[in-house]
Parts: sequence; C-alpha cells; structure tokens
Amino acid sequence: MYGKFVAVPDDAKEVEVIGEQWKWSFRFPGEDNQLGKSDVRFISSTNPLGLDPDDPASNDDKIILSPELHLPLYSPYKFLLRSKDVLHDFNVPQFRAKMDMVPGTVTHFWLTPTRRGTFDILCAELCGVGHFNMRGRVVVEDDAQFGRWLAKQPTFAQTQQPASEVNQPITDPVEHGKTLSEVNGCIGCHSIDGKPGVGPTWLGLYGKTEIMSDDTEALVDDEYLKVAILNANAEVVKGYPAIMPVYQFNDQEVAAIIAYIKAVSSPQTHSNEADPGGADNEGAE
Ligand SMILES: [Cu+2]
Repeated sequence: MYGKFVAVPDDAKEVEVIGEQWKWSFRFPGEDNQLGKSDVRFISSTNPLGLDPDDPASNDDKIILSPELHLPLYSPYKFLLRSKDVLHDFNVPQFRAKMDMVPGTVTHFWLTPTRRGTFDILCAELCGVGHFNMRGRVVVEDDAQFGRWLAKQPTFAQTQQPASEVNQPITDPVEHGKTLSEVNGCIGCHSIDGKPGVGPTWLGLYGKTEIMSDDTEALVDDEYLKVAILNANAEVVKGYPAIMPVYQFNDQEVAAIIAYIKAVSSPQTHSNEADPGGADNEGAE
C-alpha cells in the first residue's frame, strides 16, 4: 500500500510544496518541465524559496507565494515536499493523502485529482504556536482553467527583476510593503483586520502605546516598528511570546513594510489619501 503511494507513474507531472512557519508556497516547472535546484543558502527576502539563480532550469519555474494551489483534473502529480524550518506535514483530507515535510530532505507522494472543487490544506504536524493558522487551499479544475491560472503566475526570473532594480525608487511603498508582508508570511501571525493572532494585529497599531513585557510603555512609531521588524525579540509586547523569525530586509524594504502597517493600521485615512475624490469608494477596501 505505502509502496503504491510513493511509486510515481512515469507520466506524472511535478509540483513542489514548501512549508515554513507558518505558510505554504508552491512551485511548478516551466516549459522545460524541470524544477531548478534549490538550497537554503539562496533563501532571501526576494528569493524566499531559495532557488539557485545560476541553474538555468530555475528561470522559467512558476512561483506561487500565496497559499492557494491549483491542479488540473485527472492529471497524475508528484508532490515534492520540503520544509524551510521545522517538521510540517502536507495534508489535504479529501485527498486521503498526507506526508511529513522534513527539513534538509525532500519527501514525496503522488495522486490524481478526480474531483473538481476547493479543498483545505492543513498542516498535520504541530509546528509551533502558529500551527493552527497554517492553512491553504487546493483548487481542482479543468485543464483550460488550470492553464489560465498557471499562465498568470510569475516565473522565478520575473520575481528576481525588482531585486536588480533595487536602487530605483519604489513608486508605491504601500503596495510593495503589502507584497513583502504576504511573501514573508508576516500576515500569517499579524492580522490586518483586528483578529487576535500569534503577534499583535496591525489594525490600529500605528501610534498606539504598547505595554512591553518588562512593563515599560512604548509608542508605536517608525523607530519602534523598525526595531520590531529587524530585531523582533529584543523587546516584545506583553502577553506575546518572543518567537518571531529573524528577517533581513534592507532599509527600503523596512520602509515599505512600515508604510503598509500604517496603511492597514487606519484603513479609512489611507483610502482617503490614496483616492482623494473617492467619496463613492469609501470603505471599499
Ligand atoms: Cu506546519
């Protein structure tokens, strides 16, 4: 039984699933049908999956950093599973299949989706305080729909373009900060709608006075956020564990994330700023 689970048929295509605290990402090979090499030493804020930039097979790989995976009906797929940090377990209950993801190695299994629909992805291995929130979705659809979805996903080469233009001014820091926050999993722990999470919500955060774990008070301003992003566990807000991963962002990236935190902190103010004539759009976002 287990033998069948991991003995992949020759005609199976490949998809990679990457688990990390606490999010899912995915990768499909491009036209060359080959996934480029990856290694933890290549992981950075702009290359979160750690693809080898010198491997020509990486360039056309499709990179999906949102937790929604699409698959075509009736095509056998080999799932290649890897973890960036601790043990996770890729589990879609309706697939009746799951597999541990072990740091330092690539595990696999295969299946053929036979039912159209949207199914939850869960992590089935207790992987830390954000484990419960490590959720995603698989959308099984017909070939044409899947093809259209995949065509819209960026290639690795495309995701690397902004990095080479790092000295150019960023036209919309809020939008850039939003992307960075999604890609790096910030919003997995910090809600933007006030819902309680592993870390403080970003709604109403900017300008607020926090009580820190040593009972001192701290005003949440640019300086506070910079420390909180780059050296998160130096000081933590009372009631929260000191568990935020270490991130390396450059000054421009930190400024963009702070701009995004400000924007989501008081959404009303921001939408008025962005769209001064937009009385009709009030509350649209
Ligand atoms: Cu997990």
